[in-house]
Amino acid sequence: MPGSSRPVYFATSNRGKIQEARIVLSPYGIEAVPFDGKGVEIQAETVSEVAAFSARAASRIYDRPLIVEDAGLFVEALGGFPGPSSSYVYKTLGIRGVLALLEGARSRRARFRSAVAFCEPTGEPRVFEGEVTGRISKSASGENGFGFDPVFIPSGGRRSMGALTLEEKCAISHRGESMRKFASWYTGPEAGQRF
Ligand code: ITT
Repeated sequence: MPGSSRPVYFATSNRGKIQEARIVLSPYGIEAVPFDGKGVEIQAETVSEVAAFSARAASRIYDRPLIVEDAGLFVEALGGFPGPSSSYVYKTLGIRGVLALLEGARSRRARFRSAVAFCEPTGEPRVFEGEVTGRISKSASGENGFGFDPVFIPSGGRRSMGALTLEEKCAISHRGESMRKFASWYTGPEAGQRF
């Protein structure tokens, strides 16, 4: 409904995440407001721990309720690498480096995981998780999305996530799932009593 959207600050430096959050959240009447204040990111084994820690810290530092999303690519043959370090590995090894690590690997199975953490300045974080399984292709394809999308082929499909439209990606992606879970809670009776 025009004029009745409920804003939520989204602390991230990643424009791709903002675009996808908008696609997923707008049907729920939620407007994702970009906010460059994610700040501290800890080293941890799960994206949920990373997102919860960042959301708790940022909500207190900036004195506002907000969401943080942490995501990562977990490659089976690499023991779950790069996992929560995906952002760093993308910037250093890049797609070519990850493809090189998989040369000769028997399995190319992989999954993306996402955790959206919501926190208020005086509260504790609530975390919503999402996952998509698939495989790593042998070469990159597609111009859409970001990060490892050009080499990730979701289960049951043939096209890489980079070859899907953002709407198609969000319908099946880890972020689509975690954001929809957050949106249901945020617009539901439990959260509604507080906002
Ligand atoms: P913020 O921390 O500022 O939100 P970021 O890009 O650093 O932005 P993450 O720490 O969550 O975000 O890192 C996730 C990395 O994992 C990201 O840089 C990509 O390389 C990869 N990744 C996560 N989700 C992805 C997706 O939907 N498609 C492709 N790659 C993705």
